[in-house]
Amino acid sequence: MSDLQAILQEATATLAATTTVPHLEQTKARFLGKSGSLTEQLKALGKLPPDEKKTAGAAINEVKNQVEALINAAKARILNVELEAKLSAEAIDITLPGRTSGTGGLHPVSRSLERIEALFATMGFSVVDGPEIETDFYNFTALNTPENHPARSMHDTFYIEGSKNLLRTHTSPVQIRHMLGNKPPIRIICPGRVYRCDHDATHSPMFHQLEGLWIDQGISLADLKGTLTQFLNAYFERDNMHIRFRPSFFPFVEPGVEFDMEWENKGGKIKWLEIGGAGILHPAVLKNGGIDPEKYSGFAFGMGLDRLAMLKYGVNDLRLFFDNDIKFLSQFR
Ligand code: 2NL
Repeated sequence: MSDLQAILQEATATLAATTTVPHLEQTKARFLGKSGSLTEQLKALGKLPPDEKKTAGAAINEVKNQVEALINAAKARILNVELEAKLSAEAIDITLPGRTSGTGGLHPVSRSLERIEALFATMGFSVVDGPEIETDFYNFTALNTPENHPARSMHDTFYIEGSKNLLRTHTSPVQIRHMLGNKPPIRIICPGRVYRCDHDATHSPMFHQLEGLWIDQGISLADLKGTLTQFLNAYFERDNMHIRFRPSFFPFVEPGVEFDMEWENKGGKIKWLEIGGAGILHPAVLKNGGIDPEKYSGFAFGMGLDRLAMLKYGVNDLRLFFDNDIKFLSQFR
């Protein structure tokens, strides 16, 4: 076999086995580069007698063209394989549902509060709020709470260093502020964040309270019971649930009660469930709010808003509301 035929055969075999661009470049140099085998053949032409030069030159060029064509074909094949691999690696399944940022939703405590505000609005109550950082006066003194009362201790209340201010322990100070700025009749609810030094499965250092106040002439415990019964029935979507009062002591009311509602437990048994505290406003508290206790009376109540949301949605650990775990929260969207 002639040298040229050997070169062509070698080039064909090598290019068939070439699968990468760098290898292809090497192969090209081996045959067509400065000292490639075909280039050497062309250089050798000069030594031939003039009459042989023409045919030999044509034969070399013929093979050179064939090798070039083989290189171009190999290059197209390699690039095509690489493109296919890239396309399948980056394959997009256009039949999959698109990724969206998702719609958010109200926190379950906020949702409960929105319903509660609407229910109280049907009974003529407006919503009032006030500062979370309070003075000792509005949080305790105006509420008839004595200097030595345990609630005032550092153990129960967060005081703000270097001042007489504190984080409110209930939303009652909002009601005192409202009494001082408004004349009866007063019918308000005061929901909001409150703070106490306490932390376990049923207590969080920050929780939400809902207080309510109705002051007018001749307001009695009967009005309190009617209001609470109406509210709890509506909130828990019942129509004939009973509410029970148990005598209790709070410095800001006289008489004071704790109230329970009927609750069917998992076994279908009716139980009494404690919901909150309430009572008829102590005359000293009315006076501190600038209201004449000889002319007016009123009731006030307080309950845990988080607890109401837990009962409504069947949540058994208060801390879940404050952990901000999206898996928990997205169930309420
Ligand atoms: C509670 C709170 C009670 C009150 C709260 C109150 C507010 C004013 C005047 C008089 Cl401005 N009273 N609030 C009264 C009695 C009980 O309990 O959240 N208990 C679980």
